[in-house]
This record gives sequence, structure tokens and C-alpha cells, in this order.
Amino acid sequence: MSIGKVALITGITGQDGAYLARLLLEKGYVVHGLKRRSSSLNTGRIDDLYEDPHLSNSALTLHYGDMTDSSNLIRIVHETQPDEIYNLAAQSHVQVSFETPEYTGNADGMGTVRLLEAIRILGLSGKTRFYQASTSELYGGAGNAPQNENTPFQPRSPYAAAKLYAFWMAATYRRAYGIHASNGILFNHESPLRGETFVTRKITRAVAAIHLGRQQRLYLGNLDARRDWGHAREYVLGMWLMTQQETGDDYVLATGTSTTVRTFVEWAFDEVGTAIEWRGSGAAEKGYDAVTGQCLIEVDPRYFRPAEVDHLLGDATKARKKLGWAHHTSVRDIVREMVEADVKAARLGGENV
Ligand code: NDP
Ligand code: GDR
Repeated sequence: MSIGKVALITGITGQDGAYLARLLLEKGYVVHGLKRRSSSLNTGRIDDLYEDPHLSNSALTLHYGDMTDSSNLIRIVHETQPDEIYNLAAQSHVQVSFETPEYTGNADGMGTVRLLEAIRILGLSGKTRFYQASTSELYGGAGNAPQNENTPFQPRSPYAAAKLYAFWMAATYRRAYGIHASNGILFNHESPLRGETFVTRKITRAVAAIHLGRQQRLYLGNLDARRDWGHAREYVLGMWLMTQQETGDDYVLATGTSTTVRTFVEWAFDEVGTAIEWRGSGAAEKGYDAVTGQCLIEVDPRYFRPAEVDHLLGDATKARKKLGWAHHTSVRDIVREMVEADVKAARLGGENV
């Protein structure tokens, strides 16, 4: 199927970029991706898109670039003349943003403005639709769960503050210049392609390594944080649906169920037949194999954040009604898929990307 539309994806080498690129290629798009230069290969998540015989090789092109470099963004937008831009590129790690607040503001906040300006400067305001990867982290300390499009924002990290600026700039360019711009306020979404330092993947990789006798212990921070975890594959479909509407708008994508980190850990170990027994509390809490008594999990305050977001739980009613979007995979099933993938990869002795 060829619909001949052209999409530009920033952050194509990340988790969501990989799922979105696949979705758009399957829909017949010509896909361009922004990829930053790194000293080692960073295209592991999308390498199969070149190899899949069912997809046309020529439909996917990568361009070197960086969200901190406006001239290069303008050139790529000019050369590719995209019908749709999906701005997924970001320094996306909340804890890291406390250590790199200026860079995070530059890439995540100003980077978004650079792209919006590229659309405007090149006279593409009436042609190019824009998707902004906004986040449930915007709610931060807002409390009053479940959070929806009307819940006030209260960012609690440099990452969230940068994303707040990007959110409002996308909304501003929509109002001021008539750009078809949408903010997807996405709650956490995971998959076997999730970055290794986010808590879900850190847990499932460790469970696989511990199960195979290659790691002794898993060190974690706040076990009581609650997150609304969905599946990345389903969330990228929501991004595309937002971009297909008659006008740009802001939408929450979430499952409506929140789970603690602690429960995620228990379910992940359960997948390899290990029951966890918790002893102690706070920073002294530890998790033991209930049968052997071996200590498998330890709290390490190094992973506590200077300011924590305790509870995120989303209400995606608007997306359901206006986009016909729904999540289908439960968090329990996500845990199973991720553990299975990491055990398989560890058995093969390789990396699950
Ligand atoms: P990842 O961290 O997996 O991917 C981020 C992508 O951005 C990578 O391709 C990375 O490149 C790229 N990138 C980072 N900095 C720059 C830069 N300066 N210039 C160009 N590219 C850059 O994130 P996800 O796929 O999980 O998330 C996608 C987007 O959605 C992000 O903006 C994130 O903040 C946001 N988001 C994610 C949620 C989630 O639960 N996953 C929820 C809500 C929002 P490289 O591969 O070289 O590192
Ligand atoms: P989050 O994801 O901050 O929600 O941001 P992350 O998986 O990093 O943390 C989730 C919760 O787990 C707690 N936690 C730990 N986190 C990490 N990374 N490592 C640990 O060892 C650990 N122990 C406990 C955290 O404190 C937190 O409460 C993700 C990113 O994808 C953002 O880009 C995105 O915007 C939001 O989700 C929605």
C-alpha cells in the first residue's frame, strides 16, 4: 500500500521512533529519520526495518542531525518537505535531567522551537503537521489522579520543565500560525525496546541475568512510585491518529491503571518462577527469594530523585472518544513480554537491543 505521504521522525533511533517508523512504513509512508552521530552504532532498534523484505528499503532514509542545531534542522525539513513531523527526540531520562538541566532544556525545549520555527520559516505552516512528544511528567506533583487534559501541570524536574515549554510552544504555534500541531500527553509506555536505564527494562534485564546466574542483585530507588504503564506499540498508533484529525489538539494516552515499582518487580521475578519476600523498610528494604532466602533486591538511595513524582494515573477518555484509541495490553502482559525477550536475549548471549 502506498499513500505517498512523507514523515520526518526525530528520535527515530529510540523506543518510540522504532515502533512509529515501522507503523508508518507499513502504512506506505516515505519515512525520514533524524539520527545523531555517535561513536558507536545507535540504530539497533531500526536495523530490521532495512532487512525486512516486506518493506521497501528506499522508503526509509536517515539524516545526521541534532536538536541543538537549528541550521541543520531547517535544511532537513527543507530537503524532505514532510507532510508530518513527529518530534520524539529528547534527553528523555528524568533523573539524568537533574544532572544535565541546561542540555535537557536545550534539546527538549529549544529543540522543539527550532523545529516549529523551521516549519514557519520555510512557509510550511499550512502543509506540515506536527506531533510533539509531551508527557505525563508535566503533571508532576499535581496529585488529583486520574490526570486528564484539564489537570493543571506542576513539573518536578528539569526534564518536565523543558517539556512544559515545548508543550506550550506547540500549542502557541497552533494558535498563532495555524500549524496543525498536537501534543500527545503520553503516560509511561514500555516494551522490549525500552531503554536499559528506565526502571521497567532495568528490572526485566536484571531478572533475566539473575535467573541465568549472571548477576547477583538488582539495585533500585523508590519502590513505592506508581506509574501508569502501557505498551509503546499501541501508543505510537495514538500519535498517528492525532496527526490524522482535522485539527491539531492535545490528548492524554494512558491505560487508567497504575502499578507500583515494587509490584512490577514481583511480577517480573514471578515470570521466572521466583517469589519475592520483602523485609525492612525505606532505604533499608531488601527483597529475598522466598524459597532460598537469597537477597536479590536492594534499595540504593543513589537512585532516589531530588524531587519525585509519586503517582501518575491517566484518563484517556478524550482519546477514546475523539480518536477511537484504546490500549489493549495489560501491564502484567507487558512484564511477561519484556522478561521473555530479555531471557531469550541473555540466553543467546547477546543484547535485546
Ligand atoms: P528514547 O530515550 O528511547 O529515545 C530518544 C531519542 O531521541 C533517541 O533516538 C535519541 O537518540 C534521540 N535524541 C536525544 N537527544 C537528541 C538530540 N540532541 N538530537 C537528536 N536526537 C536526540 O525515548 P522514547 O522513545 O522512550 O520516547 C520518545 C519521546 O517521547 C521522548 O521525547 C520522550 O521524552 C517522550 N515520552 C516518552 C514516554 C515513554 O514512556 N517512553 C512517555 C512520554 C513522553 P540516540 O539513540 O542517539 O540516543
Ligand atoms: P519516568 O521513568 O521517570 O517515569 O520517566 P523511569 O522508568 O525512569 O522511572 C519510573 C519510576 O521508577 C522509580 N525508580 C527508578 N527509576 C529508574 N530509572 N531507575 C531505578 O533504579 C529506579 N528505582 C525506582 C523512579 O523514581 C520513578 O518514580 C519515563 C521517561 O520515559 C520519560 O521520558 C517520560 O516522559 C515519562 O516516563 C512519562
